[in-house]
Amino acid sequence: MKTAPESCRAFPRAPLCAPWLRICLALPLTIALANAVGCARGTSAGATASPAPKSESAAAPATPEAAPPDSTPLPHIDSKRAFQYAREVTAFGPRYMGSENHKKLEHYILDHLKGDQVEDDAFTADTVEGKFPVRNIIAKFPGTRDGIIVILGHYDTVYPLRNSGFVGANDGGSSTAILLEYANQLRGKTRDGYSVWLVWTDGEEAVRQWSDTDSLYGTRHLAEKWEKDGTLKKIKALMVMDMIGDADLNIDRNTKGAPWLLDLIYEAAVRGGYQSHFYARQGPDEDDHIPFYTRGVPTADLIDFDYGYNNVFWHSPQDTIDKLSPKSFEIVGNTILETIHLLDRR
Ligand code: 1BN
Ligand code: ZN
Repeated sequence: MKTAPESCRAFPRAPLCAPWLRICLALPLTIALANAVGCARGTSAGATASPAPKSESAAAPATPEAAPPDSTPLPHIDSKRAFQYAREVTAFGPRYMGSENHKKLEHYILDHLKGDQVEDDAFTADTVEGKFPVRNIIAKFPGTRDGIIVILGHYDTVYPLRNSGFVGANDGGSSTAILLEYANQLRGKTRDGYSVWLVWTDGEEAVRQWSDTDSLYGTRHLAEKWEKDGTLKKIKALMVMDMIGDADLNIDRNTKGAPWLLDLIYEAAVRGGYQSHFYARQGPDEDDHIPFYTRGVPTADLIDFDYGYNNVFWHSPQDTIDKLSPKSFEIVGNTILETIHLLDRR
């Protein structure tokens, strides 16, 4: 079969890719030009600096031509609504484990999930600061394919900063908000793909000093539970949202993540024209994905750990809503919805 040059095959399904443009696409400016003329959907093979998926069982098709035409429009979240959620969540004030505001936020989340299939993973955490009720909230959106895609993010704020004025607009607020918007996008639609489970995790933050035993209370419990009941084996991909609202958005690439999943997220970002916001730096290893990563689940942690100059807004009273932007919710939100689409088609 006659094949186009690699750089042209990067956009096999683009409606505006006329023959002359295919020649142009062989130039190094491939991505920028394609995005400018609306050639956004299509595989990004050869278009990313990241290596292609290698040794995974669910490998990409042998050639891009093997995939059936993909005419689905690129997904779009309502980024203004997501931002508004972040504003409302932040307005509760500090939401550390055991606080009244934490309970109010639980009810706020549950109110937004009325009519959805919701499950609780509730338990008591025994910590160096005493016992705390912990509650992971899980919303399930069933699909036709066997397997689960999990998206999670924490809603608690930092206990040791409870009297400092810390309200966690980005750290806790943005993750809560984007998950609520994902629920809006998934609700009431037949999922022709994997089931998607959204998890608002609790007790991500340390109560005194971050360590293996003082952190990730909710996800350590959930990973253990899902290991015992067999859920872990069904998870095709698990993606963590953390600090994704920074107006100056730079999503880090994890060292402790599945390379093929990180690459797929990058491919989704390229399709939306958002790639300049991804993977300029490597991110921190500590986050809610770790209890799943260590158990062999393919994970990715979407975190921007460069929040203000030298990350100065992180865990500081400066972490307020004015540092966030709806555009960042759009970038991450659309990229992850597109990643789900790519996962469904693998
Ligand atoms: C992210 C936001 N994290 C806590 N709040 C996880 C983390 C902990 C990241 C320690 C880096 C260091
Ligand atoms: Zn934090």
